[in-house]
Amino acid sequence: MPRLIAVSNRVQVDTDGENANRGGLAVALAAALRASKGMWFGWSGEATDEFSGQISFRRTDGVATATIDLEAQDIDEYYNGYANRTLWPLFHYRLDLTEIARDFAGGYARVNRRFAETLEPLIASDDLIWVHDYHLMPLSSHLRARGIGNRIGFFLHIPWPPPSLLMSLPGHRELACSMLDYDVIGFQTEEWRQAFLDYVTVQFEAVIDGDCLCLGERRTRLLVCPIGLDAADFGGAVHTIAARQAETRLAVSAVGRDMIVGVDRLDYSKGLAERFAAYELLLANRPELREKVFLLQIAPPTRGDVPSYQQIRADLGAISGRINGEFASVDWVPIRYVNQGYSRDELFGIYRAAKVGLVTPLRDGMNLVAKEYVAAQNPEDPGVLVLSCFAGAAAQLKEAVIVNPHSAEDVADGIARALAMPLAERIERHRALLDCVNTQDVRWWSEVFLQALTGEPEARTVLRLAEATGSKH
Ligand code: ADQ
Repeated sequence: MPRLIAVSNRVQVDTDGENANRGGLAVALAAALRASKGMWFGWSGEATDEFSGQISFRRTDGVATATIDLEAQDIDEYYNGYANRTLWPLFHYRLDLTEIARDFAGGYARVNRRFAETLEPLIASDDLIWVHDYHLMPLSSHLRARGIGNRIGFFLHIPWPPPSLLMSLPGHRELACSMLDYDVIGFQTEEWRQAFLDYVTVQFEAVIDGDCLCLGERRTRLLVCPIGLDAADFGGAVHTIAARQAETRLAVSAVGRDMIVGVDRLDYSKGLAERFAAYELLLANRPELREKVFLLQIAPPTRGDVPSYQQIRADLGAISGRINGEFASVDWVPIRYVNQGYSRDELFGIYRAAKVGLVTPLRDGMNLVAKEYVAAQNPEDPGVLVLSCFAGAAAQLKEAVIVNPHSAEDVADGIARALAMPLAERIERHRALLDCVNTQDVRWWSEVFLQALTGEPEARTVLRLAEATGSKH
């Protein structure tokens, strides 16, 4: 296998040992990087006074990493700015929160160029390069401009927005066009792949050749390849003391009440305010459930430098306080709202103690929490996953109770249905869900992507996009 170079905004190799909550991406990439004696390149997370392009090389957990520091202005404009205040909200359909500023776009281009400049000397002629996520969409173009002819792939972890939304972004054509400098683009779902195709269909004179898109000399394969869990590793937490302790602690503190759990980064895309409203409606309309259930919502704050994240944090504190004030009794709190992170093993125990896993993002590229909840259940007495139809995971996890997160009534009904679901139905649904989580795991995901990146696509009849879609350009 050729050497793999993974590139992402941050390099996230676990340094906190076994018990840390290692993201699926870190696990998948670490395995592929170890197998190919590869390297992971990205931002260190640190600021420097003046960008020097100096690279820190390390080996962590058997994985070689190469990181660079960025200037404060870069962090402000590229990371906090264009990535988190422009692209993230726009790609999650939140035009109302999308901040458009030329400084942000300039910083984004500058940092992508700096990544390319610094990475170029490290690339050998037959290396495979795998770029991750919305922070680095134009990276391939910068590398191509520097004469890099290697196979370069890109995986988008978040949704691709519909054309009409994308077109509100100044420079949308250049951004999308730069994507065609990749050999392979991977999307989490067919919906996002189609949205990309819809945009390119209207904007460019490209042609479809099988699952490839051709523009001039460039040929890009579009792949749907949903990210999975490191299911074997996550499932192994069942044997850990931390998982058992977390489960027991919750069971004791629940005093016979059914627990509903939500675990999310504190982010507006996760639909937490809407979720609280649905739970409030459940308690209001079904008084028989009061004192019989409680919601544990775990939401560690992220992106605290961005005003919309400060706002959502303040809003959620106020909403949960209001609901608790309205419904709590002397020995029952309806919502336990916790702004803290937990280890992988503790999370496993928390999921396992919950009768209902409530995963209701308004938009989500995939959502790994949904898969973690399934993997943590006791197959003989599993809880029920209530899942938003707008999470990428809903395309795979069809046996969940699927709800519309914008409708408080629909979510409240879904929770009530999950709480009342007979054991036989829970077991049957869980079996199918677990099979999907175990089969299409994170190793499967990276294998599918890397196979596409390594292999030449089959030659197929070339169709003009206009013929394929019936549209006129
Ligand atoms: P995220 O938006 O971060 O990822 P998600 O897929 O749900 O969303 O992953 C969150 C991860 O953080 C999970 O592994 C979860 O266990 C962990 N986590 C959440 N709360 C935690 C807590 N309190 N303590 C410890 N760990 C916690 C982006 C996209 C997603 C996509 C992933 C991967 O937005 O749609 O699924 O990338 O592609």
